[in-house]
Amino acid sequence: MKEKLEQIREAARTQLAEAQADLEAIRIRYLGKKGELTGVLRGMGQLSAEERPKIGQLANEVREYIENAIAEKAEAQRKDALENKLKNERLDVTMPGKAPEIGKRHPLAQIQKEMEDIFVGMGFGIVEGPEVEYDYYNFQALNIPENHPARDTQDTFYITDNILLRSQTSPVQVRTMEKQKPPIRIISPGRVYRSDAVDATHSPLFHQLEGLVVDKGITMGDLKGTLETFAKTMFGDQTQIRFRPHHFPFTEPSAEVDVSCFVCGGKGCKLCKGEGWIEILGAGMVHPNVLRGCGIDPEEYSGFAFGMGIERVTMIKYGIDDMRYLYENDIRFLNEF
Ligand code: 2NL
Repeated sequence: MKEKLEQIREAARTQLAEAQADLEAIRIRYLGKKGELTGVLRGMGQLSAEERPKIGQLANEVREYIENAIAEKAEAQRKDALENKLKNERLDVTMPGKAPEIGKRHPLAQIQKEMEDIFVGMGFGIVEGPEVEYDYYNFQALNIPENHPARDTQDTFYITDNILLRSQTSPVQVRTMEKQKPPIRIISPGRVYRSDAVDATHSPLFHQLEGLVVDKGITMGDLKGTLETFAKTMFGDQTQIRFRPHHFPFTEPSAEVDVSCFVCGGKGCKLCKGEGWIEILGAGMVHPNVLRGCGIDPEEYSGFAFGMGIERVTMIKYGIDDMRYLYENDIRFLNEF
């Protein structure tokens, strides 16, 4: 029996030496009601009166040993677990942090802001207006009566016979002229619509910035000076501008305006397609019919107006050869600006 008890102690010791020892299983195996030690104690009746206290003492020692060993092991396992946890969950506060991704303006919005800043610097105010307009403000007030051929090139989306999506931001200027007496010096940036199929240079929705100045004695010279200042600020100090005769129903005379190519300086390159000049806008002196229609006497006042596409200026400035990039919102493209 003595040997049996020694064996039990030794077996328990070996089992408890294992790091992952299952303590509850070990306790049941040795100390449980049907455990090995309990079995030995039950057999003690067969022992002689002389042996019984000795074996009894040894059995108690073995039980105490196993109980203590289990308790110690439990404590060791708890410490191990905690140490592991601390090691695995360690936070190195000196590690560089993850920089938060900060958004920025869309390239179109950047250029629109740049354009606005240039004109605000020349004393222009910014005016916005509805994108859903009356036919009157989009066409008739701009000297484009029904059946005028300009309605074809500016074909837009109709909501009813006389309500449509504006094809230019001029309606904002017309509304301003109706409400406000000259002097008027405004720009109107915003979304405009045309019934165009999507390709590298067309989109049914694009952005325009128009300008209007009306006062006594405004001339073509004022228009040229204003646009030259704009072009030099936008594209660089060496930039020249060139007026080519054109026709718009709402201005007379009218011109298309080119800037000298800021890449080659006029020699001819890929950007200007060998021309040395790049068309950026249309402009002219406000047609007397338009002034009159807004209640401004063309005998007393004159004015100039211009309009340019924000997409076009953005594409020229950044060398973007396909307008669709500007609408796809591919983050790899947007991060270039
Ligand atoms: C273009 C360039 C232009 C205007 C817009 C305008 C506005 C009023 C009166 C007269 Cl209220 N003109 N805007 C003038 C010239 C050109 O836009 O290519 N448009 C089709």
